[in-house]
Amino acid sequence: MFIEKFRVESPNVKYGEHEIESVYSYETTDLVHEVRGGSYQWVVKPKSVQYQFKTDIRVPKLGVMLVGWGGNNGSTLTAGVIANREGISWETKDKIQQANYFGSLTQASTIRVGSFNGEEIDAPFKSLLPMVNPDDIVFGGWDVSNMNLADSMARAKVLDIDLQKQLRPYMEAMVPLPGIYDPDFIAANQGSRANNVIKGSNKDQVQQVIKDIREFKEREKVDKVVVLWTANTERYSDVVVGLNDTMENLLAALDRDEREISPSTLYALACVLENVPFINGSPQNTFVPGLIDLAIKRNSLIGGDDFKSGQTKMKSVLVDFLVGAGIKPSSIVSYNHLGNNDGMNLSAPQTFRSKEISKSNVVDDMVSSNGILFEPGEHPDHVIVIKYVPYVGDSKRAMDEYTSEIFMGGKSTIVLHNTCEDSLLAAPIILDLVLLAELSTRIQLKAEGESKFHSFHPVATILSYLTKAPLVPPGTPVVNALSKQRAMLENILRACIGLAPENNMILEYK
Ligand code: NAI
Ligand code: DG6
Repeated sequence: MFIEKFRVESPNVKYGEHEIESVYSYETTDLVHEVRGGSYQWVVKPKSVQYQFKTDIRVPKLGVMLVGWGGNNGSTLTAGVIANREGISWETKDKIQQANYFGSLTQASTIRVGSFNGEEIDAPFKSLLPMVNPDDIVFGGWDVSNMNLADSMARAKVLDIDLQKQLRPYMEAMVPLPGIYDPDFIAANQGSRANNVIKGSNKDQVQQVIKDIREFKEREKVDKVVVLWTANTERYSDVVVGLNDTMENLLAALDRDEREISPSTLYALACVLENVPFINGSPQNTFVPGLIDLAIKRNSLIGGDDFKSGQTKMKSVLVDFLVGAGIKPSSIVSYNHLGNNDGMNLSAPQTFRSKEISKSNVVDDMVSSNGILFEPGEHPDHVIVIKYVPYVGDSKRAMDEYTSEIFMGGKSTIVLHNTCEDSLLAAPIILDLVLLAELSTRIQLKAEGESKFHSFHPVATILSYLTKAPLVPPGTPVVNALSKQRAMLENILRACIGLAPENNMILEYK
């Protein structure tokens, strides 16, 4: 049964006018490596750590500034939110279609609340804690192309034409701000698009971005801003000692106008200096060590990298299933072709390489979790191919072949083929990223023994479910398996309202 909302009644939770306070026992383990009777043994010691959470329930008016606003993702997301806000419906060859937020974890998925009279009770994911309603988001942002959002939507060729016609009046006046352009970091084939650029040194450009954020906030009367990169994939920047390895070196390199600081790192720098959350939806190494260092010192949220939208999402389910079932995936071949501007940019070897890295590392945690199937250091053959085929436009084709070793030397081959508009997969993920990033800035926590509440670590691992290559604080394990990522996010939000993690034991019926 589905319910719209619920309230928790427990000595562990207190609903105040502005805050929800909760007390939560985190059941975990300490591992000890001991010598006993001359041999080494692992000893597992269960422990319980008490946490307190405090969530500010005042939902702000949120402004979202997209870098690459006029691209396929940026225009599709903006159009989708306006269509939802205005309750627009349109005629397709099949039916009258209503605007929706399908594909968004926060807006269109549910969580299990419990069971009642032998029936499971589920509620919207967004009912866990007060979140910004996406219909209320004010969009803005930058693009190195000065095309207005209505024309960008037409150029993207993603949405039905009857819908586009209805949206045009809302989007014509939306024009991206000039962006930071450096042709050295993206494919040469993007040059003809760049007619809207911020001039000056790196430092001038960072200052302009800060000014843009302040003016947007003022003009749109928003309480908070989140910035998200959905611009072209860049090549990796070189990580060099003395250039970008520490906060001090990165800031000094900015002063010297060093060429090896990428545009995405410049936007991220501006956001961290302004204490505005910055999320990277592309695969490049925007977050060089010096930038991570700065974000940690300034306690400014950063999250990324690379939206986990289709093929990789499936991979982080399927490989988790195979390895979890005791089946050994030995060859994974993933092939894409697409014909949008992203595909054209990725046809250059340097930008493709960024995507190849991000798509290749996604099974590492699952493989290393099973020492029965894989020797230490052993990996499946994992090949990534992306081809640019203009005719198919945004409708990406993803083909995957998984060959696994099964019982007694047998082989099992699974083949998947997906055809789907890439931007319709990415847009709801962008929405979730900004909504969850905003929410996480309203949560404070304190473990027993700590004297003060603090926010989550500025490197926002809570967003991992939505990214292909989750950015984690130095020394933190990377989790790629989709079900674990979702459980982490859901269980943290449950803890904020004093609910135990979903353990799926259903002991009541055993
Ligand atoms: P797109 O090429 O249509 O849009 C990118 C936009 O960024 C363009 O309008 C371009 O003019 C602008 N741009 C480039 N450099 C800029 C800069 N320095 N400052 C401001 N604007 C700049 O690409 P699309 O399809 O919207 O994808 C955007 C990004 O999202 C790509 O990097 C892609 O790899 C990534 N991505 C997309 C996924 C999807 O499912 N659509 C999934 C994962 C990642
Ligand atoms: C070609 O691979 C284009 C890319 O931008 C992808 O569309 C994007 O990385 C999505 O990848 P995935 O693996 O999450 O579907």
